[in-house]
Amino acid sequence: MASSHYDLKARLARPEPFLFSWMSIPSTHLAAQMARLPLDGVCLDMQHGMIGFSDAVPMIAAINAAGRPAIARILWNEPGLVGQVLDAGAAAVVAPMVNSRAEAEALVRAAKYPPLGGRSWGGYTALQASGLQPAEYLRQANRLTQVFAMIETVVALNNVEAIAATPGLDGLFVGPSDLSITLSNGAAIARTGAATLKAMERIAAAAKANNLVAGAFGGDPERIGIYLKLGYKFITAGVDVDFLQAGAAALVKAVNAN
Ligand code: 3PY
Ligand code: MG
Repeated sequence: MASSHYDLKARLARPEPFLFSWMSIPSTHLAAQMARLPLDGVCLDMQHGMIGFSDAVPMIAAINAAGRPAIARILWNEPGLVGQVLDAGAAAVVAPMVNSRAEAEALVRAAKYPPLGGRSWGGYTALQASGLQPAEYLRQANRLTQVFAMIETVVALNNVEAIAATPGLDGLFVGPSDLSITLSNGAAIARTGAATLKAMERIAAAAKANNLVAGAFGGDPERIGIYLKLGYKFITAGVDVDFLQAGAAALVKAVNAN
């Protein structure tokens, strides 16, 4: 059977921005709704969201069924967690707090089959979702599963050129909250502060020099615009709870204006 799997790598090779929603609420029903918003994909936040692995499995299936790529921001850069979400059918894994070349290499080892890495075989759900026979899935999996290292500390920033040069890595993903917190030694969350944007320029340059996708957590139109101008392409559009909050606030404002 031909592959029905969404080809995120090919989509990210195109010049248009890739804007995706970010889910913190564990709900398959909501995942199906989010996958039908006019956005390019859905990310499950398994670090700070309330989504565990058994919540994520049917959510990933619902997103795939809607023809959108499922992205998983995992709890930590731990090899078992990387393999689990890819085996469940996620098209991309985003690993938090990758601070060194060695940590980036460990991430790639967990996510990619040989010769790029050492991913363990057993992606039954991913295999079924791909519509491929096992031998063909093995041949294609390394391009069907995109791997992003989060750059979100001063340590990671200082190592970003070495991290970006890790063979098999597909992209860098900036966490501007944590990055600005560490840049200011805990003084502020400054997602568009001067120091943060300067750091983000360096991170985008490292991504570009290694042909990696530059990604960042955006979350509102102003930040998205600023990050796009810095060369970022794979950007969080907004979070489920923020969409609800903004929708309700806009409604109350409109009613009160009458
Ligand atoms: C950050 O901004 O630190 C993130 O991890 C995005 O959620
Ligand atoms: Mg973070």
